[in-house]
Amino acid sequence: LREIDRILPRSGGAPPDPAFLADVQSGFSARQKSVPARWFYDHRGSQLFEAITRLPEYYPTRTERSILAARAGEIAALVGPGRAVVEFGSGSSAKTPLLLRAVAPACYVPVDISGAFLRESAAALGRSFPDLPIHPLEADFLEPLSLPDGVAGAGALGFFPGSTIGNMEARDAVDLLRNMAATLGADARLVIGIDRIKSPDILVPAYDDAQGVTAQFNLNLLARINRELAADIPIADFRHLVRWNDDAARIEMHLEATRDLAFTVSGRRFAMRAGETIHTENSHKYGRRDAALLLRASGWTPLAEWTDADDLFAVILAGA
Ligand code: AVJ
Repeated sequence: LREIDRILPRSGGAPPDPAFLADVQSGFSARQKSVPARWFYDHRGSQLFEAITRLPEYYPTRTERSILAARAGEIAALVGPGRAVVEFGSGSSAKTPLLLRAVAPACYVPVDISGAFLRESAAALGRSFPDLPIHPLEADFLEPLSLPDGVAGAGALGFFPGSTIGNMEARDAVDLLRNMAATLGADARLVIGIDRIKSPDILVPAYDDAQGVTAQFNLNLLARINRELAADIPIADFRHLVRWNDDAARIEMHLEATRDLAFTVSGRRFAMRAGETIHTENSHKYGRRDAALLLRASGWTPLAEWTDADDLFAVILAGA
């Protein structure tokens, strides 16, 4: 072995994703270590997230789905037929059929950074909707998008379910919502799912489940870093930590070092004290007025809002 091959072993021979490496090395260099939540979703991470959505404690997915199932007809009546539907971060497209069946769209554009996942779910959806033109777009929806050729941008209907917006700080959420309005064109509509502020007695278990699936999801990030970025993080010396940050109205996930430790990532050395954490995710929650203010600040007008009986989760229709 050449010296460089001993220092930088690469599993599978694939070179590290430079954006991933840059995010991890700069995130680990800050006083409060952090990694952006988007890096959770390798193949295993996507599988674990799907398992999370089925947990008894994780109310958002099933609550949003039941709201959409009950209200799709109302949404369709307000939105009208013939728009292109653009789904941001489509993932497995699990909630999409509820919307597509009701709104009679001109075409469907699922947007996701995971190309493999995107093609799989677009193909599955095509089998359920054989007459619907589907144009998958492999892209990071955080960046301004140009819609594929043949998709009329004007007046498109954006679909952003799952409270994915909650991952973002307010200023980034505003940037994203503004970009979406630009992508969707004049007279656009947006159906967005936003998780509500509620008791930490409900919020914390949703991110710290009894079966430990969310802990595995969080810890899988370290396994991904080790595998893809030539790192040697001692995963067994970290534990899953969840806290409700009331001032910021958000759930935080961290990985806490349970002893003093050190490791390298592509040749760079990092040390952590016992009790020190890597901040891996924020999940911001919004009251009714907070959500309306966020949309208005981003150039959208809230047109209608639907929740479940316990006000756990909101689906909002907005117009640009
Ligand atoms: C996909 C960002 C909406 O914040 O609830 C679930 C991700 N993380 N459990 C959320 C997540 C841990 C999820 N979002």
